[in-house]
Amino acid sequence: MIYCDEKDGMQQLVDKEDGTDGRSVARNCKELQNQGMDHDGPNIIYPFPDHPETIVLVLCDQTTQGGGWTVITRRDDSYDELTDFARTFEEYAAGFGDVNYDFYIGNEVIHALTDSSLNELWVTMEDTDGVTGYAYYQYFHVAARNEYLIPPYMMGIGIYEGTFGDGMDYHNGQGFSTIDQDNDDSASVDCADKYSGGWWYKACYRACLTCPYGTGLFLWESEDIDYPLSKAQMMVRPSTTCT
Ligand SMILES: [Ca+2]
Repeated sequence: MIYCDEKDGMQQLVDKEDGTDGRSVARNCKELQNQGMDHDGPNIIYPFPDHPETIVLVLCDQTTQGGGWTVITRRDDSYDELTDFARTFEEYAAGFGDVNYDFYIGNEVIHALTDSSLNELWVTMEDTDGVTGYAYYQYFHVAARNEYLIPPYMMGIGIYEGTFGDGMDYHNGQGFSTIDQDNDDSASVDCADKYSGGWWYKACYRACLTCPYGTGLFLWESEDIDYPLSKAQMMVRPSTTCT
């Protein structure tokens, strides 16, 4: 349970069940870090409140901005064997790929991670010229697959900070579309069928971090500049601010 509470002289969100109370299981990489497992790399978490025995192998980043990040997707076109991100709705729900290489953790896990507390999002990127940058959002949430009057896995996002511009605000409030399920806002185009990666398409996108490698479609677009990408990583962690 998350409380807004006085901690270190400041109003902060305090998780009373943050894995420091002697429990041996962790719901996310932040709780693993609290338990002393502070190395980067694959690790086991128990993200599902309704299925507390179900384990998920995830990638943890315990370095960036203090660590505690659970990586939800990684793209990197330098790997010898690249994962195909043209996948069905069910595949995006369950997740695919290898946490040691490129992967998508799955919308069920992303929903569980971001629904159990307030979460922030950190996106690291490298463009095809080798320029690196980031985008940070103080709030990131993915709704359930079946929620009354809400499109499946609807994404909500907060205020942006960063160096590559705000590519995600355009997608705020959109449901998730895949090659076999059109939940976008375009009546004339099936965005996921056209661009193949599963994403929170609108009509169609400013950012697509699941779109195909090497095509210019794998892209982060801000007001001033477009970044065709070669690498990207999205990761979430429980927020420690009350705003
Ligand atoms: Ca459409």
